[in-house]
Amino acid sequence: MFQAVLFDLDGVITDTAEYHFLAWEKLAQEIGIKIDREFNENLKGVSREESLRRILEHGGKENDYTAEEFAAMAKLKNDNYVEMIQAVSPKDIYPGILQLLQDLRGQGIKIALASASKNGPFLLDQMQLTDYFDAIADPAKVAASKPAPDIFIAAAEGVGVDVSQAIGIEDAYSGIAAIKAAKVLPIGVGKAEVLGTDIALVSDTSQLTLDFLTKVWENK
Ligand code: UVW
Repeated sequence: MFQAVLFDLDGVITDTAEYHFLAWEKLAQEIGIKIDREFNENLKGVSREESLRRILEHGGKENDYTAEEFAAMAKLKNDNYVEMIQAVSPKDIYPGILQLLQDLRGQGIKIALASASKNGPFLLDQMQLTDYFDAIADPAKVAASKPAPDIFIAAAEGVGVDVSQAIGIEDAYSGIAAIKAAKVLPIGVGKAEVLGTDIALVSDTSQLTLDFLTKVWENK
C-alpha cells in the first residue's frame, strides 16, 4: 500500500487555476499581449516568474523589460490574484477531495502539498484544509520548478516517505512530468490529449476515491 499522497493544489483541490488564468489574462492585456485558454495550458503548474517569462515570449516582448519591471509585473498579477482568492471558502473544495483527505487520514496515509504556488498555505487555510496536511513543500525553497521533480521530492521528504511509496495527483502536463521525474506514481485529473495516455486518469475529482487510488497502486 502507498504511504503518502502528494497533491497539486490549483486545479486539483480547487478551481484556482481559473483565477490564475484571469489574473494573467488581465496583466497580459495591459502590456498588449493576448493569451487564451489554450496557451494557458502552458502556464498550469508553472511558477509565477516562469509563467510571466512564457507570456512575454509568447508576445515577442521577452527583451522589453528590466528586472525591476519584470518583478513589478509579477507583483501586479499576484496582487490581482490574491484579491480574487479572498472569497475562497470550504464551498470551493472540488468534489470528492474532502472525503479523500478524510479517508487517507483514517488509513494513516501521509498527505503533502506539492504546489508551485506561494499562495498554497493561504488557500488551504481559506478552505479549512490545513490540518489534513502533514507537510507543505515550500516552492520558494526548491531549486527548479515543475516539470523538474524538486517540489514532489521535497513533499515526500516533508512527510518522511520514500518517493517510491507515494502517489502524486496533478492536472497539468508540467506537473505530471514532475511526478514522473520524481519517480512518484502519477494520477492525472484531465484529458489524455493533455496529460498523456500512459498514466491513470480521472475526468473529475469525484473519481479520486481511496478505492481508486488503491486500484491504481495495485496495478502499477
Ligand atoms: C503560481 O502561479 C503557480 O504560483 P503563485 O500563486 O505563487 O503565483
